Amino acid sequence: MKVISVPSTPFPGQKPGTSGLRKKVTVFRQARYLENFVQAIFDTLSGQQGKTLVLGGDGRYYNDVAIQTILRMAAAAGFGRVLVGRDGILSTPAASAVIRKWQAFGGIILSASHNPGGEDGDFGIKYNLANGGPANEGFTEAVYQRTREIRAYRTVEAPDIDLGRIGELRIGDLVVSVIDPVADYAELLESLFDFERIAGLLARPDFRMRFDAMHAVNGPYAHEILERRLGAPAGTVVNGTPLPDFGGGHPDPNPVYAAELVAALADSRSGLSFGAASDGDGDRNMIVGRAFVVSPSDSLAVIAANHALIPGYAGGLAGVARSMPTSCAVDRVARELGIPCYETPTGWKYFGSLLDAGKATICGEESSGTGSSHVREKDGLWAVLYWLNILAVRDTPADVIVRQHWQHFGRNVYSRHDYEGIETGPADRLMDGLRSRLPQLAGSLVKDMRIATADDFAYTDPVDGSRSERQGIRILLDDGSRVVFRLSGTGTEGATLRVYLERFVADPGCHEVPTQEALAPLIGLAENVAQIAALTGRKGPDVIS
Ligand code: VG1
Ligand code: CO
Repeated sequence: MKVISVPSTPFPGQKPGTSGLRKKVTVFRQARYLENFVQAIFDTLSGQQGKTLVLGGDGRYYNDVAIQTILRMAAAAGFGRVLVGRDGILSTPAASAVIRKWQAFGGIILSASHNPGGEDGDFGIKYNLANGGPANEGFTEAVYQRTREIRAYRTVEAPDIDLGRIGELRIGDLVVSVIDPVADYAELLESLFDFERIAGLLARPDFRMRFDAMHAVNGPYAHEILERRLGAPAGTVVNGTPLPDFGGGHPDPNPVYAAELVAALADSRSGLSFGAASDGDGDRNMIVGRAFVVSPSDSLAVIAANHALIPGYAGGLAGVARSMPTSCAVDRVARELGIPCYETPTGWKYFGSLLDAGKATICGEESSGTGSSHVREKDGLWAVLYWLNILAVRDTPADVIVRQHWQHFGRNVYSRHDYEGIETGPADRLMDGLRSRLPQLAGSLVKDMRIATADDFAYTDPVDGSRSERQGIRILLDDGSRVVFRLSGTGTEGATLRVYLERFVADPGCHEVPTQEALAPLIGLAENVAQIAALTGRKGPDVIS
């Protein structure tokens, strides 16, 4: 096997964000761009000689080309074996499951998750460690530093190989095992949930479910697990054929981009009792009851509160964890269960050390991500099966389950407002302005609301002691309400401002007040302290979730 070294020069800005490096396809298609970043990953690793790498992606445009490039580079880097999903496909949670099951050295996942795909869409790449989870900040920063000084990448001369059939192939000394992308993952989920009971629910004539795969990676996973293994009627999974451009949509399961599903559940003529969806790479989920969208923060709390009903979790939870902007609903559950609740920065990479150390069993984010210690990524279908298992045992509709949860714990009314594609200059000025006013904000009175504390969230990992700063501006009112401001770290164009709003309502008589109405005073406060309209020129958010 002849390894060749191809001279290269650095590209600026190859800095991974919340979840890997994400750029436009047009950026990734530049000669040497992908190669430089992959070489920087391999240069940052040590000890990979002869070891196994897992490789797969969400099937978006450029997935197939990138996979072949990475296989040749993995051969040159000295890996002994690459486990690659058939046709180069692996959902993010399935990749995590495969890394763990086969004790691989690590994995490369090609995905820009919920971002649009296609020739003019987005592409992404990230590295996962041997625990199956996204590499920590220390690693991604080292990769970034390496991209700034790269002078060559290493590859081998070999033609593209056929990834359409399961089996073993070779590229020089490298063994390429083409694996069924669904099998290991489905087996893992089967070990956690009561499939018999869920099958019983799905067979009931009065229960009808729809799963919207949004033309993304989970189509084949949902067909296999929901329809084949659990016996849901054919047609339960819609938009189940993955497309390189996701059919032109945003594969992001929220009320705006999955509006059709939400509308179907709101229409009694559809006969549907339960709806769910997942995103581009299969790690996010949306849960919808009859005319009722479950807020992801509430979903996390309900999942934790009902763990005793689920075989894989009936033994108890070590702890729970949520990202800082996620509502405090799960904190109340943890308090009642007498278990710790950890608050981390946004992004799944921060949960890894808590899960590895056995400090947390279930984790979640307000952005439709929930998961557990079974893998080291959030997991869309896992959340859907968890809900189905709860519904099967409790024989209660999803909306009633949430309402009963509120009655018991109180309701953390919650919403996120996104201002997408704003210019980076004004976005930075808005955040810098807030940061500089933090000392004055604490203790001040804004429109009759008393700000108790205001800070920029910083986190010290309780396991490895690593520190992450500037993770979001928090404004806490004296009644426990919160407004949080952050800039997205996953976009590829301009900046996206996220404003997170939360208010606790104990009185069951007030639980049905519409969310935006209940949060109106906080929305006003956010505008008042951040001057969003004046600085960005936007009158309102693009997406409300
Ligand atoms: C967003 C979400 C965050 C999530 C991340 C990756 O990040 O807010 O909670 O972990 O996407 O999700 P940001 O920086 O844009 O707010 V996914 O489904 O893209 O892997
Ligand atoms: Co995703």
